[in-house]
Amino acid sequence: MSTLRILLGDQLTRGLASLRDYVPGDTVLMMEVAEEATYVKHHKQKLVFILSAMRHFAEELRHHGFAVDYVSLDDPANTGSFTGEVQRAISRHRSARIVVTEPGEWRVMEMMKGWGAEILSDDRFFATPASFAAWAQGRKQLRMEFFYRDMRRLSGFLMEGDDPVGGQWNFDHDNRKSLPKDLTPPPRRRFEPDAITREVIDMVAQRFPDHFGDLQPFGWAVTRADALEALDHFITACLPHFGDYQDAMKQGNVFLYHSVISPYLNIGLLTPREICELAQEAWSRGDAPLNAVEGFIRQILGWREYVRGLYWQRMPDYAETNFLDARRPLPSFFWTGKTEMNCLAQAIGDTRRHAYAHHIQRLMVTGNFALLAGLDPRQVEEWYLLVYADAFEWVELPNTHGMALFADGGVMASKPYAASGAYIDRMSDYCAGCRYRPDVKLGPKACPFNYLYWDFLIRNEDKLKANPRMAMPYRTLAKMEGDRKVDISRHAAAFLAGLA
Ligand code: FAD
Ligand code: DLZ
Ligand code: SF4
Repeated sequence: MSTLRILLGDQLTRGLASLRDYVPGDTVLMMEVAEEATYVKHHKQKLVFILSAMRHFAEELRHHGFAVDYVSLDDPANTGSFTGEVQRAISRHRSARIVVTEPGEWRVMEMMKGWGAEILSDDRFFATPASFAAWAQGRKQLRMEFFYRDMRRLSGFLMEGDDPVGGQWNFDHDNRKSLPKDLTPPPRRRFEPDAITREVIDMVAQRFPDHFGDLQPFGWAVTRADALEALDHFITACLPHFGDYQDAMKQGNVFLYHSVISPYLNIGLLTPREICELAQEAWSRGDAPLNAVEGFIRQILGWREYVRGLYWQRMPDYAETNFLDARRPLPSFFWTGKTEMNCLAQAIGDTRRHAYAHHIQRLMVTGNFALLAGLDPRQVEEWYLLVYADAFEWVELPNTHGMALFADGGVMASKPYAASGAYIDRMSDYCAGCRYRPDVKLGPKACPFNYLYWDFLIRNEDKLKANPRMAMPYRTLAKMEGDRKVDISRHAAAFLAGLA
């Protein structure tokens, strides 16, 4: 009985559940479809990255003896959708059985239910949606930190018997340093496009010219071998400083000491377990300190698994909430980067050039602005889903909707990640090149984050004041004279009215 094994663009892993018991006579179906390329207008580099990685993976499978039926985007018979291509493949192959691994997005899971396929669990993750649901059952609050501790116990990473190594679960208090002027992070390994990638670059340039972002220079790895090389470079050259400068931002250097592996991890070229193992080994050899390795492993074993669990537990209703009733349209500078606020211009410029920005740029610059300005969660979420090479809804949505925008009312974050210009000034060198000043609170020179921050608290007082973690800023607000509050609101209203 032959089997049709369907493989999606973020399932490029040799050990994937649906490839595991492949036998000669079976067929692996891979399909490039217009619907996936256009349901949001993905960054051009993201399109090249995924489509080129798919083509390379198909080659690798063939090389290892798999029969691959690969439908390319420019195949004239291509119907343009997953469901259309699955139907066509069923009539081509007349397989008795169809197998697929569960997808990363609720939208695709809904389609998949109509394919008549066996849907296998995606065991590349440490936790399953069911094990997360069991953990969440009966808990009033779903705090990542407690989930993470359970994941440490279950996986055994950085454990000494029942205790965390170093006597602490979390070393974040060591991890909030700004970057010293005399420290230069090592340059990143880039990968020259080969013939397959160059062909995809031409196709994307021709078919998707109006999509966001710069197409060239393209330097992402598109094979597992190159992704492993990028990971090795991170572990040896960057991991030792990862913890210290995780929250730092620097004009002209988007990568700093970050791993820049999320695109590889999210499409399956690397697996979370092997990455955590390599990081733990670096610590065991004494090549990287515990605050760096624990901080790094927490991102993957903790945050990444936690957001996936939350996504599958709460969808589809999760995406519908708008706790702060934010309705302002996304300003056009999110697309062009043209704004006098230098931190935003830099973060958006980095995003256009690289299809990447690091976590603090996403959370505390663009995310913080979207939160304080009351931007519509749906429009902000669409932006995050299309601009980053690593963006898939299961990981993008909780981070944007829950962490950055507090649109879920505190399911994910215990308080909004709202900050004034002082935070950005402390963690970056952006303010020195800005027309505004972070130490000025009101007036034409004032950093807009300063009055937007207080205006946000004033506007949302009825929703946020009772939150014990917001007690301090609301005490400060209560001490402000009435006139000052009016001035703040006036400045904020004028600024927001000027957004186009
Ligand atoms: P590093 O800083 O080196 O961290 C190592 C790894 O940990 C990452 O590769 C990633 O796999 C994981 N990780 C770190 N933080 C998170 C997190 N909060 N959630 C899940 N995994 C995490 N990450 C995505 O992979 N895809 C997204 O679409 C995405 N959208 C985001 C949107 C917003 C508004 C915010 C605030 C964060 C978002 N993140 C997303 C999380 C995080 O910013 C990225 O994973 C990280 O910046 C990727 O860069 P890196 O590989 O250099 O990460
Ligand atoms: C993101 C993406 C794009 C742009 N194109 C394809 C494609 O042509 N074929 C494919 O199988 N997958 C693609 N993907 C990734 C899918 O969108 C992803 O697999 C689903 O969103 C499920 O996570
Ligand atoms: Fe951003 Fe304000 Fe600093 Fe300008 S002054 S870079 S707007 S934080």
